[in-house]
Amino acid sequence: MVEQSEPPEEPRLPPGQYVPRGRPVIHYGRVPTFRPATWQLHVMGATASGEQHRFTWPQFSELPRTTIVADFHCVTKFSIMGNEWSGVSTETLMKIAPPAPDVKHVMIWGEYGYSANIRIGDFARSQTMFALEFDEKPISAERGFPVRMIVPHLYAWKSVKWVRAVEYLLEDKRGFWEERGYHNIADPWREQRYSYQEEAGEGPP
Ligand SMILES: Nc1nc2c(c(=O)[nH]1)N[C@H]1C(S)=C(S)[C@@H](COP(=O)(O)O)O[C@H]1N2
Ligand SMILES: [Mo]
Repeated sequence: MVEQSEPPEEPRLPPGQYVPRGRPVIHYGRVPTFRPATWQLHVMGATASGEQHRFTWPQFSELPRTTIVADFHCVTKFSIMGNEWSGVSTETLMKIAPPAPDVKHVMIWGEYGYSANIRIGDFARSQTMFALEFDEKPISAERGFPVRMIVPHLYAWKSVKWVRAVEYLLEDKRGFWEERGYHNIADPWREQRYSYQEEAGEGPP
């Protein structure tokens, strides 16, 4: 056999992460029941028009979709590699429901008041999306059916399941885990796990 030396690849696993067996499911609290007749996704806060946007389930589920393949890094140190997600990119949503020009941050709200804040630049990244499908099937109830956020370049607590609202913010505000000691930015490549690691300017005053 001929041995070939391969060029070194970019590492895919951020520092301190490992690949477990299987694909864990984790979240705080219970799995909500989806009620299509009353479900709405709101885009609120500092919108460009000043008005709140509302999508019913038929409206949201008919928006154009894109597909990504991305890795998923939980702050508890497991990483799930090469997940295929399809859904509505934040780019698409921002065209229909744009933020005011001075919006710097976004709060993503899930059922039961779970939330995560991200910077507008992280929200607008090309892979950030509202996923409706995982592995070419509707997302399962425990993974966020019908719509979950996927922000693959940040720790997975920012990937809010059971999304119900997007709030455009002029000033940064901490979400559920960010208020409980987790890092405001959450970049796994910089191991931004905990709020005590935050440097000046990385969190709300
Ligand atoms: N609404 C909601 N979304 C959530 C959470 C949660 O508790 N509630 N947990 C987050 C965390 S910490 C992780 S690691 C991922 C887990 O996603 P998975 O169950 O699909 O692996 O969901 C994230 N999204
Ligand atoms: Mo997590």
